[in-house]
Order: sequence, then structure tokens, then C-alpha cells
Amino acid sequence: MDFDVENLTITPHDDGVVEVTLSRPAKRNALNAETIEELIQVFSKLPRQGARAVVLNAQGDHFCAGLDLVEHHTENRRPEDFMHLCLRWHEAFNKMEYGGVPIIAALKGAVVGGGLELASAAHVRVMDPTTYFALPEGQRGLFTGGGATIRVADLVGKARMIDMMLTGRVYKEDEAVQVGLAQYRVKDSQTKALELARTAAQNPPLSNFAICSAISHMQNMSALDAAYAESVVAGIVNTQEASRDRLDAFAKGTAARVRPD
Ligand code: 1HE
Repeated sequence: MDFDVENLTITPHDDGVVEVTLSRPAKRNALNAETIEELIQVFSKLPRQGARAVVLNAQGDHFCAGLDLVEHHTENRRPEDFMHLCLRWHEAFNKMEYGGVPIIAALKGAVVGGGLELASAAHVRVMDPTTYFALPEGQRGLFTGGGATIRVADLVGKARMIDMMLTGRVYKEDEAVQVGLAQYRVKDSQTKALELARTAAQNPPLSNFAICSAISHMQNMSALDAAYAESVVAGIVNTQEASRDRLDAFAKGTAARVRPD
């Protein structure tokens, strides 16, 4: 896998799992314009380079401190400059959410502002005991620009998101799971995320493609259109060769059964 990146580290594993690591720990992995371009590049190419699942993680103690506030301040951007930058953030995060390859985020430390927008573009979020979530935009005199109004509101609901932005409320520990910011809370988020990615990577790629793109698309549709799209996707996915083999194994009694533990 060949990527021209400086702020990310890409580590492919033999089983098709690829680690994408935010690699600006000295700046708490704050997202500068260059990192956003690198995310677009990586998440555009990975689905076509055979990635079966991705672990999105970070160097240092913090997952991501959000928008690079120093770059933003120094560049003294005009409204249209920042609008176009936000469109690049959306490009990156849409590539992630709609790309069809499962992305499991291994979280730690600060997951704040644009860092939470990035994490919410992953398909599964795993937190560790140090992880905390916040939207400090209000305190900074800013507003979300990387899709939080869609994805974070989707995770926690409109009222909680507004509270987070108005008051700087921080969610951590069990409460963060209860409100939907993370699906798993474990001692070691990296190990758990890798385990989940390896499990997901064993599903047929076409099934994962549908799970990690169709559901998001369908949420944007009317119920009538979504039901139609679901039938089309299921028509393709549920008759693929890989599912025939798996159904054959089930019928012969050799496939794993669904048990509570
Ligand atoms: C940064 C950034 C950043 C750290 N942009 N440089 N996000 C925020 O409001 C969060 C801002 N950051 C923090 O609150 C803290 O840095 C942390 C809690 C994440 C970490 O604290 P700490 O004590 O470990 O680190 P630090 O001393 O604050 O920062 C270390 C260095 O990282 C320092 O650089 P240095 O050159 O002085 O060593 C910081 O300047 C740098 N750094 N965070 C730039 N965010 C699309 S719109 C999205 C809008 C938003 O994301 S708003 C939320 C912004």
C-alpha cells in the first residue's frame, strides 16, 4: 500500500486489517488542512486496495484535539476559505462513513470538537478509561464544521449535542457509553478495536460494504425509498457466492450457531 502521508501512519496486517494512525502527537493530533487531505487520500484508496477492515487510532495520550486552532488562527481565514475547508472535512468523513469498509475507532484521552466529528465517522467506537468526549466549540467562539450536526446529533440526540456545545459538558466513563458516544468501554481500546476489526474482516466484503454504506445512505432517504433500496441491496448481497457457501454450511450443521456466550 502506497500513500503519500506525513500526519498519518498506515500499517497493513496480513489478515486485511489496516491500521490508520493519527501521527501528530506533539499537537495532540489536531486536524490541520494537510491531515484532512491525507485522510481523503487514504480513505479513497483503502477500499480499492483490499482493506477488509480499518482500525483508526492515534499516537500519544489523546485521540484528537479537533480543528488545528493555531493554523486556523494564523491563516486568518475568510468565511469562504473556511467553508471550502469544511467541505474537505466532509469529503474525508463521508469517504469513511460511506466507503463500505468497516472502521473501528480506538479512542483514548481527548476526543473533542473535530476529533469527535472524526470519531463519529467511524462505524464502531471503542473507549478506554482515559477517554473523554466534548464539543468545546461554544467556548472557543466557533461552530462545528466537520459533520457533527449530523453524526454527533445522530449518536447522542439533538438536546445532548446542544447542551455539550453550550456548556462544554464532558462525557466520560459509563455515561459516555450510555448516551451513545462509544459502543465499548474497555481497559485497552487498541486491543479491543483490533479484535473487532479482525472479526468484521471475516465477513464477506460485499456484506460489509452493504453494512458500512447502505445503512448510512438509507438513513438519508424516505422510508419508502429506503425500503426499496434495502430490497435491491439485499437482492445482491443475499445471493452472493459467499453467502451460498455459508448457508450450505449452516444447512449441513457445520456452521457456528448463535449462542448467548
Ligand atoms: C493544538 C490543539 C489544537 C493542542 N489545535 N494545536 N479543540 C479544542 O478546543 C481542544 C484544544 N486542546 C486542548 O484542550 C488540549 O490541548 C488537550 C486537552 C487536547 C491536551 O492537553 P495537553 O495539556 O496534553 O496539551 P497542550 O499543552 O494543551 O498542547 C500541546 C501542544 O498541542 C501545544 O502545542 P505547542 O507547540 O505549544 O507544544 C498545543 O498548542 C497543541 N494543540 N490542541 C492546534 N486543537 C471543523 S470545525 C471543528 C471545530 C473544533 O474542532 S473546535 C475544538 C478545538
